[in-house]
Amino acid sequence: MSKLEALIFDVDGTLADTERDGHRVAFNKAFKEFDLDWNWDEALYGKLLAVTGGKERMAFYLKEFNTSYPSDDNTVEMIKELHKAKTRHYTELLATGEIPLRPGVKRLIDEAREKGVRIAISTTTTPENVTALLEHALAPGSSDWFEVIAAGDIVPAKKPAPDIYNWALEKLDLPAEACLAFEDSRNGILSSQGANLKTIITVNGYTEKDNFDGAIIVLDNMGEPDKEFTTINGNNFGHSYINLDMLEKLHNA
Ligand code: XBP
Ligand code: MG
Repeated sequence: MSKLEALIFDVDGTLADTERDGHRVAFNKAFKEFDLDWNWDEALYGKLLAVTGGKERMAFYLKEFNTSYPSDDNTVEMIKELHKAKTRHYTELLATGEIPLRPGVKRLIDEAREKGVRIAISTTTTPENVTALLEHALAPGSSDWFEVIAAGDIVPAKKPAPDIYNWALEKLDLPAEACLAFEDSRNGILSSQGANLKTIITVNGYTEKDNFDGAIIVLDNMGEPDKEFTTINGNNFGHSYINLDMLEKLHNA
């Protein structure tokens, strides 16, 4: 039984509910900026979330949903420019403080730091987005709290591939058995499990119906002492909000 050494957090949907009112809004602002009549409403965006990575998601949209758009050799370049604009809109939106952390996230991160449990990030999103979320929603300078921020294009294959988690484990120089992963989606748990990580799921509006087979526990959120979580599946060991004691029990179960 190895000691719990590190917590590895997904970002979008896990640390904060960023997709519907964050990324989606930023994509639509970028489309408008480029005078494109593309508009991703909440329902369509839910379908587009099947593909991780903003650039990949736009390519998926053209291939599967907007087939009338005249894609050509310049489309790849246009998607890159669109994504830069989207990232600018997204980070500006985060700077307004409109996207808060989900329940229990700051409390758990603070406890881990107090007790010397290492923390890291493993996400498909762009690194600037991670920094902006942490600086504006967690605390100024909090990007430095995370020993590893594995994000975006640093690996060839995005989630559901395990690459981003394996990259984080390599940088942490830890075996998967010494860590726990926190995710929110099917693509996310396929990635973390692909890296042999025990995974805790907190669902959100877009992912609550996903298949989370293999998760060690599925919750509606991480909970707070005065606002307990709902256990959707798994053993919470009598806890009503996630803390390190509960995580140690899950880790050794
Ligand atoms: C979620 C994603 C990201 C965001 C958009 O990442 O799939 O692609 O939706 O961000 P995770 P970018 O759940 O792994 O945090 O446009 O920067 O890709
Ligand atoms: Mg996620």
